[in-house]
Amino acid sequence: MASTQNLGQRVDDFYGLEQQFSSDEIQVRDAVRRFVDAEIRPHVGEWWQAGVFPIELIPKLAELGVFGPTLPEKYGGAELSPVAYGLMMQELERGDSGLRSFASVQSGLAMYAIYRYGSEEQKTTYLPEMARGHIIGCFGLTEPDAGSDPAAMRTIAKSVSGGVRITGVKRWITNGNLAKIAIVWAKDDAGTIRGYIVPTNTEGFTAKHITTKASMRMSVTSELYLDDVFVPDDHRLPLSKGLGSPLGCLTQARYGIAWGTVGAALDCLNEAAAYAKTRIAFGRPIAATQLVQERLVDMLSMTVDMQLKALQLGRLYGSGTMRYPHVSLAKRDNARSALVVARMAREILGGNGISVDYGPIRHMANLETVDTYEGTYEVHTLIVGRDLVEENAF
Ligand code: TGC
Ligand code: FAD
Repeated sequence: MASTQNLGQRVDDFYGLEQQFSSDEIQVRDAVRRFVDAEIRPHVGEWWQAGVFPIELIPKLAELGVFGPTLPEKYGGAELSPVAYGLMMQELERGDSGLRSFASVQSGLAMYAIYRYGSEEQKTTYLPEMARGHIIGCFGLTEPDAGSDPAAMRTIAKSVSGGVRITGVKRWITNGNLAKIAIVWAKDDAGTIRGYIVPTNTEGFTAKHITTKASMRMSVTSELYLDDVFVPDDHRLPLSKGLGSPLGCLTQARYGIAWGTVGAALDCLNEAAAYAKTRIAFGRPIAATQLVQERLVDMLSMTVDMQLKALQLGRLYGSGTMRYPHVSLAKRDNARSALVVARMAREILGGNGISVDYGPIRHMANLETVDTYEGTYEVHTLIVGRDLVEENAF
């Protein structure tokens, strides 16, 4: 039976998942897709190569509603469904993983930390301004010697009159040099991990841009140095207590990654399929060879699996039954599958595949980070394994 869909529609929705989304969800998705096509796609290779994030687009991203879209309206959110949020992340990452990262960190890490663990005053002070993009936040958990094992962090918050003094180093912090506030996780006098809102212009706080990345080049990544930084009592997140607090934020951002990576895979598959239909070798399009078709079908199969996993995760989230091992499985598998899809797309593009004039090599390099941050493949394997057999193998 001949399909009436064009190539892009067949790639994007091979399994007819469109019917699973509400009209609001489709509207949100399409608005972000139009923005990415118009504002990101024409320049993304250039920005990526130059290693710059287009800060001039922050007001437009805010207008699109990508910062804190699931939060209550009184805090600047739009009370969108988890699936609508996921579709937003999908479309941003179809553009570039760095673009999705920017939004993920603002929404799922910095805003969520304040929403979940902050006081009412902190929420009303920061969240609406962050939704408008007037305040950019970053999230400092990882340290030079504590990544997969954040419980080993060395940053300390020492009690002093009226607040704490924080000393430590945070590494690999997305948006660090763009942020007006940093959510910093540190151990208090009793060794309990707590979160603090640290304005980045506070004396003793320095952010240093990491410029040597061969991945996520369109994203700003920094080292944060805190040298005896005074943080008043009203900047402590009062409901944060223990490692479970930052990990609760990671669940939100990992959820966004499970969806975002679908966008990166779709972009690669679309480009590879279109290229294969027009690239002639041995007198016929390479799409007419069995080996190239097999590769395209392998890519499609992985992408459909990713879509189904993300959608079911969204349904679990919406029904209040999502547990963090569910998120770990989807983050682990979708990040790894997107990486494999991007590598296969790069191969199909031959020599052109190594140029940032095309998307796959850029996605592929970015996805090496996505596979690592927010918990590595191995860490998520062990989180799911522990949940499955109730044995801790860390
Ligand atoms: P463990 O005993 O497992 O947990 C301590 C407490 O936390 C609870 N918990 C969680 N709660 C909510 N969400 C989660 N995902 C949670 N995971 C654990 C847990 O129930 C427990 O609670 P309680 O009440 O019993 O105390 O602690 P552990 O030290 O054994 O943890 C090990 C491990 C590996 C699970 C954890 O530390 C981990 O996830 N490591 C990976 C670190 C990581 O993902 N870092 C990401 C940094 S941020 C980032 O990368 C941003 S990238 C930018 C972007 O997103 O674009
Ligand atoms: P390590 O923990 O040193 O791990 C090294 C290797 O050992 C990995 O392969 C790991 O899987 C493996 N390993 C570790 N323990 C085990 C075990 N028990 N069993 C088997 N294998 C194991 N962090 C933030 O806090 N905020 C951010 O905004 C942020 N943004 C980032 C942006 C970028 C571009 C990058 C690259 C990272 C970012 N990170 C951020 C940090 C990221 O979360 C960490 O890099 C990640 O959690 C891994 O930690 P690590 O780099 O210290 O690796």
